[in-house]
Parts: sequence; C-alpha cells; structure tokens
Amino acid sequence: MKNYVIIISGRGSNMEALLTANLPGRCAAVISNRPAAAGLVYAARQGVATVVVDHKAYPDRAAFDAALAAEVERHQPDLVLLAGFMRILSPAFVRRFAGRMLNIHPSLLPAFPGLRTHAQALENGVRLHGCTVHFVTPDLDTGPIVIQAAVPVLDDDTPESLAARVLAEEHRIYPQAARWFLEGCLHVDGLCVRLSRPGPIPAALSFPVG
Ligand code: NHR
Ligand code: GAR
Repeated sequence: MKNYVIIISGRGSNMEALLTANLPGRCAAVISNRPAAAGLVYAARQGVATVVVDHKAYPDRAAFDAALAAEVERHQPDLVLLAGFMRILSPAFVRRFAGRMLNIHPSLLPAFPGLRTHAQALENGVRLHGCTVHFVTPDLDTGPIVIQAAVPVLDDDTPESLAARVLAEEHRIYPQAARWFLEGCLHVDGLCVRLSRPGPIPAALSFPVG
C-alpha cells in the first residue's frame, strides 16, 4: 500500500476531504507548521499521526525547511500533499520530493498565483474563477497542472462568498488528483500532465449554477 503525508497550516478542510475519500493509500502523518492548526484535531480524532514542525522555532527558512524535510522523509511517503500549507518552500526541499508533491491552489493557474487569490479575481473582473491541483516545483504555483475546476463569479460576490464556492470544488478535485497519483496514472511531460487510465476521464470542469 502506498503512503502519503499531508502538510497543512490551518483549518484543514482539504485534508479532511482527502482523509475521507477512501484513497488507495495510507495517510502516514499530517504535519502542520502551526501548532494551533484546527486540522490537527480532526486528523488525531481519525487516528492519523500528527506532527508539528513550528516554523517559529527555527532561525531561518533553510533551518525550518530542513526540519520539515526530515520529518516528511521519516514517513517514507510516495506522495506529499500540500493542503492549505502557507509557507514558501525552498528549492532544496522541492527537489527532494520532486515529482511526488502536489498542491491545491485557489485560482485557475496561471492566473493569480500567490496569496489573496479571491480578492485578485474580483479586482480583475474575471467571470470564471476556480482552483488548480499542480505538481510543486521551485517556482511558486507554476508546476504541471493535474486538474482544474471552474466556478462562475457573481456580481454580488465578496472574497468570502467566492472562496466558499471555490472551496467546494477543491474538495472534489484534490481527492481525484491524489487518487490518480496513487494509482500511478499521472505522467508528467514538461508542463503537461497526461492521464493513463481505463475508461472515460471524468469532467474536470463544473459550473455549480442553477
Ligand atoms: N513552494 C514552492 N517552492 N512552490 C510552490 O508551488 C508552493 C510552495 C509552497 C507553498 C502553496 C501556496 C499556494 O498554493 C505553496 C506552493 C504560501 C505563500 C506565501 O507567500 C504563497 C503560496 C502558497 C503558500 N507565504 C508566505 C511566506 O513568506 C507566508 C504567508 C503566511 O504565513 O500567511 O512563505 O499559493
Ligand atoms: C484552501 O482554499 C487552499 O486552496 C488555500 O487555502 C485554503 C486552505 O483551506 N491555499 C492557499 O491559499 C495556499 N496559498 P483548508 O485548510 O480548509 O484546506
């Protein structure tokens, strides 16, 4: 059975979606850089090992990244899933887990990398927004894209209302992407990800309107 590790910073709703998706693998640990992350409580209740690697306990980014990498490595994961993890990772960290680390980002990349994505979408007047699961590469939010989902932007949206609409799609596509990875169906070809699986590819695009 394949092993995966989830790294969080906060609420952990994407982590929860992953843990309840019956993925073909075992969650070896949930790791948080914030001791107060609510997601840790849920994971522990599910019987998953939880670990805190507090970035504030390290003198600099390199030291934190080294400690985090050592903790991740200890679990020998086939797959590392960033789920609302809020610290930029050094190239050294990313290289160590290259090709086996995914992130969920709350925008339709390559639009709106970085933070405040929902506010950026509203400020820019886009009519479609969404979320992206991508392989993590040293450059922020630019790795090969596995799956995306789009939602409409409504005239009266606030960053919060838009975030809630996107989050429902995150909870749908992240488990799908993790399942494909664990089943060995994802093949990276430059910036493109090819999917090898029997049967039709489920729709990656949905418009929850009506
Ligand atoms: N690291 C690399 N190298 N590449 C990616 O694609 C990464 C990554 C680390 C995290 C998630 C992420 C996102 O989905 C992610 C992708 C944090 C920041 C950030 O600016 C940006 C993007 C992402 C996560 N963080 C601040 C920092 O200085 C801290 C903010 C905070 O603590 O609240 O690290 O967009
Ligand atoms: C999610 O919307 C995730 O896409 C986003 O933070 C939220 C975490 O929620 N990630 C980023 O913004 C990364 N920069 P969760 O903790 O409930 O999964």
